[in-house]
Amino acid sequence: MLTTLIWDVDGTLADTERDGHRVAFNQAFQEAGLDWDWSEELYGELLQVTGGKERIKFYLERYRPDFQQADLMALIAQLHQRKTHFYVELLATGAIPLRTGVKRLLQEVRTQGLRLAIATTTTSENVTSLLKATLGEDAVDWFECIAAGDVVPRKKPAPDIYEYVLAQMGVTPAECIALEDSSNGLRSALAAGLKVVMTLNSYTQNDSTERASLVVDHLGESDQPVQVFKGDLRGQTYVQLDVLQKL
Ligand code: XBP
Ligand code: MG
Repeated sequence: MLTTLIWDVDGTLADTERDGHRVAFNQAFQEAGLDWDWSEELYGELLQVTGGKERIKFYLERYRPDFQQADLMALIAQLHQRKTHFYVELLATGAIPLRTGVKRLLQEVRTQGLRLAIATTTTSENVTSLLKATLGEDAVDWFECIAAGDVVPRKKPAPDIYEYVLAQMGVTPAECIALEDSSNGLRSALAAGLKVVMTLNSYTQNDSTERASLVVDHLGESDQPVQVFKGDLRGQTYVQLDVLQKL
């Protein structure tokens, strides 16, 4: 029996990457006097690396191999801290909405008494800021466990963050479903033994969906039907809880 929905954040709850994280990274680089500027296209490539600090390091290794810095990890940490500041500031303006159907499904899950959790690679304060900006101050309490960022040593696609949530909630993989947008997220959840529903977005539309139970373009609404890439909506036009219960 399905008891728990575990949500990814970036790309799943909201389309945060292109107009959110990417912009904030660039603001941090600019403030530090660095001429690094991540285009939308480049950022799509950098997204293969999860975690902002890890992503900056990967960028330097691949695109700025000659960049010299005595304490590189300290610089990356400092840049990332400023990036988080800019990102949170942006979220507070309400610039980034939830994806279609997210609020509706969250409400349906709450009404039916199922449990909610979050398993994300992003920084914890980004999650609480997004939830507050889009769902209100008390939305943080809707989630029994918000597992984020550096709380585990290995980020997605490793299973650590999902395993952490399962342990914190005291639930088995069989009673949970993960909602994800990317192949890194999918691999992470699968490796933890979970069933996965994927809502693809423009950055992840060509990602592998192998072994996902259901793959759609978004969760949909009664007046906004979803496109089903894989799986069965059982005659429904948008993703409702009873479809998830039968996966
Ligand atoms: C997405 C990520 C994060 C964000 C940036 O996480 O990989 O790194 O892109 O956030 P998920 P930080 O899809 O698991 O929510 O800079 O805070 O890492
Ligand atoms: Mg994601």
